[in-house]
Amino acid sequence: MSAELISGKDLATNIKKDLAVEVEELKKQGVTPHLTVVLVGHDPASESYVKGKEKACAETGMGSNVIRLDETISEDELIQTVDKLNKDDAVHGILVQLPLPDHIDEQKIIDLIDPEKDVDGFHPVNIGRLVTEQEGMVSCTPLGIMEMLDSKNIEIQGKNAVVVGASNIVGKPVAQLLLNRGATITNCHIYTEDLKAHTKMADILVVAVGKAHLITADHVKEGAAVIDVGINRLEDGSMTGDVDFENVKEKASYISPVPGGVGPMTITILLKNTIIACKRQENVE
Ligand code: BQF
Repeated sequence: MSAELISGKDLATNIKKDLAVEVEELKKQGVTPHLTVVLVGHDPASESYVKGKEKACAETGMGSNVIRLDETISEDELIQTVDKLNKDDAVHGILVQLPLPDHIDEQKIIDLIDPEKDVDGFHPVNIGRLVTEQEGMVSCTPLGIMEMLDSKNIEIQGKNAVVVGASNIVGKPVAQLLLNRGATITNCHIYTEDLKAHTKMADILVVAVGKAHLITADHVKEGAAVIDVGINRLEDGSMTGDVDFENVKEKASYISPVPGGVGPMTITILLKNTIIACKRQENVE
C-alpha cells in the first residue's frame, strides 16, 4: 500500500483563496493587512524565503514591504528599526527573517517585537500563551502542520505523536500543539539514545532535524502519518527532506513531500497570522 500524499502546496492554494476573500472584505472596511519583513544581510536562502513571503502577500491582496539592512548593521540599529515598526500603526505584522548575523543576539531582537505584531509567534509571551492555551500568535510552521493533519481528518487525541527535533521554531511548538490537542507526545532530539525505538511508536511522526533521509522505512510504524519539515539542499541545488520518501511512503498511511509539503503551508499561515493580527489591532471582524 502506498501512502496518501498530504500536499501542502495544494492546501496552501485553497487556503489562500479564502484569505484573499477575507482581505477583500477588510479592504471594504478600509483596512489592509500589512506585513513588514526585516532582512539583514544577503543569505541566499533567506532572500528566497523573503521573496516568497512578499509574493504570497501580493497574491492575497495584502500589503507588504521589506526593510533590507546591511550585514554589518549594529544590534542597536536593528533594535531601533524594530522599535519604529512596533510604533507604526500601519504595520500589523513584523517578521525579522532568521537567522541573524552572529554579532546580533537573536533572542534579544525577538523579545523586543510587540507580541501583538509577532506573526512568527516566537516572542516568549506568545510561547507562554501557547503553553497555557490562551489566544495569541502561534508560530507558522507548527500551525501549518496541524492544518495539514486536519485537512485529512487524521485523529490526534489519544494518539502517539513523536516529534524529532526540539528547536524553538518548530520542534517544541509543534509538540506543544499536539499535546494541546490530546496527543501523547515524545520529543526526540540530538541526545536521544534510541531514535528508532521512539519513532516506531508514532501514529503521527513529525521530523524537523535538517538531516537528509534520516528517517527510513525502519523508523516508521505501519500506517503512520509522516510530516517532513526538513529542507536539505543537494549538490545540484534541489531540495530534499529528512524522510526517505520513496521507501517510507510504502509503509505510512499519509506522507508530506519536500518540496511542496510543509514549506508552502508555513507561508500561508504567515498570511493568516498577519490577517489575525490586523483584525485584533484594528478592532474589526
Ligand atoms: C516548498 C526556513 C529554515 C530556516 C529559516 C516553500 C518555503 C520552503 C519550502 C519557505 C523556511 C522554510 C522559511 C517550500 C520559509 C520554509 O515548496 O517546499 C516555501 O519559504 N519557508 C523561512 O523563512 O526561514 C527559514 C527554514
